[in-house]
Amino acid sequence: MKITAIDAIPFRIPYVKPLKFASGEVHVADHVLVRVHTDDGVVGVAEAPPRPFTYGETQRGIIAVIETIFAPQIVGLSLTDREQMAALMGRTVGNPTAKAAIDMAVWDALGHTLGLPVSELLGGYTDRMRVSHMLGFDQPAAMVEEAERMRDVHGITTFKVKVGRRPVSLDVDVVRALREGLGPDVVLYVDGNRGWTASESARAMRQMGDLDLAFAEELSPADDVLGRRWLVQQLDVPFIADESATTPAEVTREVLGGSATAVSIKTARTGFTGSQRVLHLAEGLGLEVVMGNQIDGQLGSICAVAFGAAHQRSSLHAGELSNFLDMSDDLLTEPLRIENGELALRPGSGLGVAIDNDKLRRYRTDI
Ligand code: MUC
Ligand code: MG
Repeated sequence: MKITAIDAIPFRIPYVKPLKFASGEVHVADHVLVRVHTDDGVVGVAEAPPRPFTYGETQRGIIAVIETIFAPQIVGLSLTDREQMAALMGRTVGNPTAKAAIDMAVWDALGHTLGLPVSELLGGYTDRMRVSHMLGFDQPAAMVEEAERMRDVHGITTFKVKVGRRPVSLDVDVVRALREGLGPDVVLYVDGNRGWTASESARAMRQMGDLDLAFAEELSPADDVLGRRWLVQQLDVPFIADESATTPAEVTREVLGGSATAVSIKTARTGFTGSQRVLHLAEGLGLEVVMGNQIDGQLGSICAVAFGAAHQRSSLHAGELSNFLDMSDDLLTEPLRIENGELALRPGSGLGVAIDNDKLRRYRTDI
């Protein structure tokens, strides 16, 4: 169970449909495949998605920090030394997706070593999650058409709508078109990625007051401290902290400060070990949890569902697990499928997935 090497491999897979939102846009999955090798010949895998507009990481930066700092700290430890790993990587600030990918690849390797699924090791609550699809900026008719396609083809009936444009009527019109087009039975919620001010957010939420929204996420910046508190306290839906609350300390600060009332957990940035810390804090504080999407590929999405399905609280609401559908290809030998609105875990040890070496050769950019 001793870790002998950690690889960080850049790859590049274009999106068929880019995702656009208030803080940025993603046209290409220029992610990093992380592989953890052990002296038993076991290999664990995970992916790190650089999101410079959210965490400041880049593909080259992720590789550099893994190769020059994290791998030298971790090689030689056992797969079960996860607290040691967290403490050692914690000495370096930032770099959340690089740390998370190492953590998840270690869990995958541990699962293979023990012959057990990661999701069962984490908690084993259920074997699938309902899926929420994230709709990026577009014209109202195009967004309704995409949602209808997701519902008709994949059975998805929960949608997170990206908002945060100016004038706010651009997004209010989209959400109204979605509610009118899809009917009362779908679940709709909105994510502003900090695009609006607190007063723009309050006005938009008033204008959408008849549209039965389930949540509002990061509508305005948490750094506008009093404005955000003022906003959150007047809403009648849970306000999800996403990029403003990525660690237990940040969750505590935002919630006790009155600037959030629910939390998004993204395995892409807190791995499995850190995500459990956030989840258990959410339980203690009585917060609702949504499994978020860091615009993950299939490997990242299987990590999110492995964690979400493992626990009662994280599997209650539909998880954001479907953006890989917009990629032109992926790295797994057996593609993930969303059926009847659900993504199921894969049977088998670890994460239950394998990397297709031909595809990796095609898409890696380092050779
Ligand atoms: C989301 O929930 O915000 C967009 C930016 C980011 O950091 O994650 C995505 C999705
Ligand atoms: Mg968000």
